[in-house]
Amino acid sequence: MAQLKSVDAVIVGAGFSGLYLLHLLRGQGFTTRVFERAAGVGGTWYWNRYPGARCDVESMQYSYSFDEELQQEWSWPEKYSAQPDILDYINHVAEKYQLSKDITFNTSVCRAHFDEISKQWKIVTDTGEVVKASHFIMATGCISTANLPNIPGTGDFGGKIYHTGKWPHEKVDFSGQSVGIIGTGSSGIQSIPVIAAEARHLTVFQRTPHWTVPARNVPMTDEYEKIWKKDYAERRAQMRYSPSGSLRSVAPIDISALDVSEEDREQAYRERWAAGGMTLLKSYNDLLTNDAANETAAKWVRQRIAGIVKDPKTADLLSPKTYPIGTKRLCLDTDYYEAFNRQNVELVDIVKEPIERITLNGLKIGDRTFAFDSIVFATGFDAMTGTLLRVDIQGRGGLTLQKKWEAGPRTYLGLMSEGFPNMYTITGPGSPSVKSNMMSSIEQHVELVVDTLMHLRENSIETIEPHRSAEDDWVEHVQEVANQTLFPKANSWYMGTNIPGKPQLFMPYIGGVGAYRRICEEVVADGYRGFAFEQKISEAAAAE
Ligand code: N01
Repeated sequence: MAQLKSVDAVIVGAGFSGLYLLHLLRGQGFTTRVFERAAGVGGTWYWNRYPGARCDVESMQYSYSFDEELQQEWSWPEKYSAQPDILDYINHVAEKYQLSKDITFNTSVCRAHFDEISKQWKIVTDTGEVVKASHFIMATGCISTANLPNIPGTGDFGGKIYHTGKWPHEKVDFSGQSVGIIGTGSSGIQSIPVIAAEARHLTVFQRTPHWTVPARNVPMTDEYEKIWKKDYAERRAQMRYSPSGSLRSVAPIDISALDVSEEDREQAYRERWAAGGMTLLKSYNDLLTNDAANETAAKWVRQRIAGIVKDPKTADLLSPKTYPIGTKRLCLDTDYYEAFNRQNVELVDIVKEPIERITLNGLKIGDRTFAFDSIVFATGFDAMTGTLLRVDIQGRGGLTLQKKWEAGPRTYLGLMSEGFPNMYTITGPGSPSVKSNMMSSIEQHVELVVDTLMHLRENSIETIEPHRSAEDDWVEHVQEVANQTLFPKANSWYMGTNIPGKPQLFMPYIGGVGAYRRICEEVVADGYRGFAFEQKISEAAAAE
């Protein structure tokens, strides 16, 4: 029988995580295979091509920091990058470090089983390829499995159906069309103004109004770029130990919102609203931990909505009232509320009366029918665990990841799960991941994994795996920290509430990027505290 191909590491995914892993592992002499289901690199930025798709972290900070030459040579056209510009950047990176030649595209990993005798992972792809690997690294991203709700009749629709997270490559032209869009999270909020400007008519179906603040995106200026590039390395170092993995243009105020006068608060909110971006939530130190403090910001933003949206009923519908501001991911928009002042845009509340079914011509809610040429689902993702649990992963004793995580994800540091030796989840549940600038968190996890593989190799260690007690403590700590905040008060994809039947608990680690990095550093300095090692048995000893 032919011997199976064997490599040091198999990486799943060729987004920002997978590419950096490949670059580092190859540089350290590890044999590596990368499998990517798409036809190209880019991960989330490959798939999310919907109109208006843009990053909500500033371009100067949403980019790799590992190579000074790369960060100096690249120029971003805008303060917040649009999807095509980010994809250009990722392709440039793949070309610069000649990564694509080691990536197998159009190939999904569907099975990975750990063999306790050989201590290797056996990985099977949907093209029938089978590879053995000492290390199995899921670099599959946090929001990579689209959520298409199970609305009756979806197959009956005679027009075109789109999902923002799986957008076609060719331009979708909505000119002259009547379009319906379901969902008002970040993807809906970004695409609605753009589709509204093109379509004949746009109907927005809203279940929960999301909080959104202006991005104030502008073209990149030479001056701003120079400020960053002058001391890029120093700024990146600060980002790595900052709470969110990024630096704010307006400094946070380290006092309670309740300890200042209403006039001072208004002034602070006004400044941050004018500056744009996420800084509004950092106006005071208790906006995400104290209901009353949060409500001061919420009330102020509701007043802005009422000031922009001309129809009071629509303004009221767009104003969130059922959960604190910032506890679903805060959206950054460009002219979102303004779009509802257009004659061709209609908002339909689907809380009291949900969508009953999709029909041949559109959709039906109670006795109302809507006719559409196209329907856009901006309905989000089975986030953080969806992609991991769709692969048939089996660890020791045939334990499946689905079984192990049936009550919610269980990891140590968001990086490994007990029972699954040498399997790593880059920005996995239980790490800062989506509650941070993903680029900072990706680089930290990738470097930690590669350092770990080198440590194992240098010390003839065959496997690494968390102790159950370390994992239990970490899972508890992640929830403890989340419970000190207002985040669990919202139904959100952070909590898993957007997917029917999914366990509900806060999945990312919200203790801060810098604090988390220090914890990881201490764990390593303390001889990988909380991890168990299995030493390699030498051939001589094995023969005895
Ligand atoms: O998804 P979402 P998203 N019937 O889950 C609604 C990142 N991202 O793709 O709130 C009717 O936030 C759902 O309603 P509700 C970012 O991290 C970043 O917009 O559950 N409606 C909600 O309105 C972001 O948070 C960027 O009541 C249904 C919407 O669909 C994450 O991706 C850009 C429904 C889904 O909102 C996800 O954002 C885009 C149903 N059955 C995305 N099911 C930037 O960098 C769901 N909904 C700016």
